Order: sequence, then C-alpha cells, then structure tokens
Amino acid sequence: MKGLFITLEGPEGAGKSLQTGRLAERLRASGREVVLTREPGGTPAAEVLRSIALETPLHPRAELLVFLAARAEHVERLIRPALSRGAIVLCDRFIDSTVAYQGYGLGLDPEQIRSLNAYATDGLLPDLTLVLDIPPLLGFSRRGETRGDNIERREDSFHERLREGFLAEARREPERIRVVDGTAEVEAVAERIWDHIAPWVSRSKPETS
Ligand code: T5A
Repeated sequence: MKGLFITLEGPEGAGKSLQTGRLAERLRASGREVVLTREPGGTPAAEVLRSIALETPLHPRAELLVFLAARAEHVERLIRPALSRGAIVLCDRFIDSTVAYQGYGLGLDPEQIRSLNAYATDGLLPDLTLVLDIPPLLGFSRRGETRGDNIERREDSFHERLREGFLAEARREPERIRVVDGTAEVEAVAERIWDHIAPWVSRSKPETS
C-alpha cells in the first residue's frame, strides 16, 4: 500500500486525542491527505458497536468480539481504502488496546487476541505505533471528570495492568511500537512524537505522486 498507518495508544487521558489532532494539522500543512480516526469507531456501524462495548456490561469474550467486529468494519471500509489512495491514517487506539485492555486488563489470553486481531484486520498492521505512557491515575485526574463508561469505571488495578500490557507489547515488538513519555509538557510530547514519525513520512509516497 502507498499510504502510512500510524496508531497512538496508551491509558485513559494519556493525550492521544490531543496529539493525533495536532499531528494531523502538522501533516496536512505539508500537503498530505490525512485521515484521522479512532477505535472503537470510525464508521457508522463501528460507532454503533462502540456504544455497545462502552455502555453495556458484557461477558469478557463478548466484549472482545465487539471490539474486533468494530475493527474489521473500520479496517475494510475506512483504513484500507485510505491507505490504498496514499493517505496517512492516524488512528487513536487499534490492535494494541485490545491486547492491553482485554488481555492484560481482563485476563484473556494475549496470544489468542493477537491471532484474532490478525483475523479482524486481515493481517493489516500499523507501520508505527506510539504508546503515550502515563500513570493511569494521572490520566484520570487530567480530565477532571468522573469515570464515564463501563471500562473507565473498572478498578485501578485493571488500569495498572493494561499500562504494563502496553509496555510489555512495546518490548515484544520494539521495531513497530515506541514508547513516549506522556507525562511531559504537551509541546515536548508533540516533538517527541514528531521525531519518531518524521522519517516514516519522508519515506512514504505522497498522495499526488
Ligand atoms: N478499548 C478500546 C478497549 O478496551 N479495547 C479496544 O480494543 C479498544 C480499541 C475508548 C475505550 O475503549 C477501550 C479503551 C477506552 O476505555 P475513549 O473515550 O476513546 O474510549 O478513551 P480514550 O482513548 O482513553 O480517550 P481519552 O480522552 O480518555 O484519552 P486521550 O485521548 O488519551 O486523552 P486526551 O488527548 O483527550 O487528553 C485528556 C486531557 O488531558 C489533557 C488534555 O488537554 C485533556 O484535557 N492533556 C494534557 N495535560 C497535561 N499535559 C499533557 N501532556 C497533556 N496531554 C493531554
């Protein structure tokens, strides 16, 4: 594929939405087509599945399958077509959130989740994944609100486990997954992210060529 697929991951309130938005602006200013999207969601059907996953208490395996169904829809209807036209796709959460939340957090088998992720995406992997690492309680305190959805309301130890899960995945796939200190100032985080992304952007094929 001609495009570039970048995902941002991390615990709640790590700064993913803020940083993907800034990054999209910076990349668009350089003339690239950028598709900014999120998981779960990104297409009308996947947004419906998002509401189910976040608002309805489900059995862990059912919860996992809802996230995967949303992902299959998202990949085939939005991400893969955008990459085929040469766009840069920036996705707020993707496969590593499922390994971290439903695997390390809920206790489902991470290896089985990796296989199911590969099925849901038909083998599509991000070119680069940045984990914004932050202590979960700092992430919650930044937002200054009560924990809203079904998953956010889980106990603190669940959120600690999933943070460790992201770091473990980064050790497992050091080429694809890079860890960025999400506790730094917004500008410093943005520059660190850019340092990781810039070489990929210059190598990837522009939309117009
Ligand atoms: N999920 C998702 C699964 O369980 N399995 C899966 O497979 C997938 C894909 C998604 C939920 O679904 C779960 C994970 C989640 O629980 P969501 O609403 O999309 O739900 O949740 P988040 O992605 O966590 O969204 P958040 O808004 O909570 O976190 P962000 O996007 O990381 O944080 P952001 O950018 O909104 O920033 C939060 C606040 O912090 C400030 C911002 O201004 C904002 O106020 N901030 C900073 N403050 C100080 N210093 C910095 N460096 C800052 N960066 C941001």
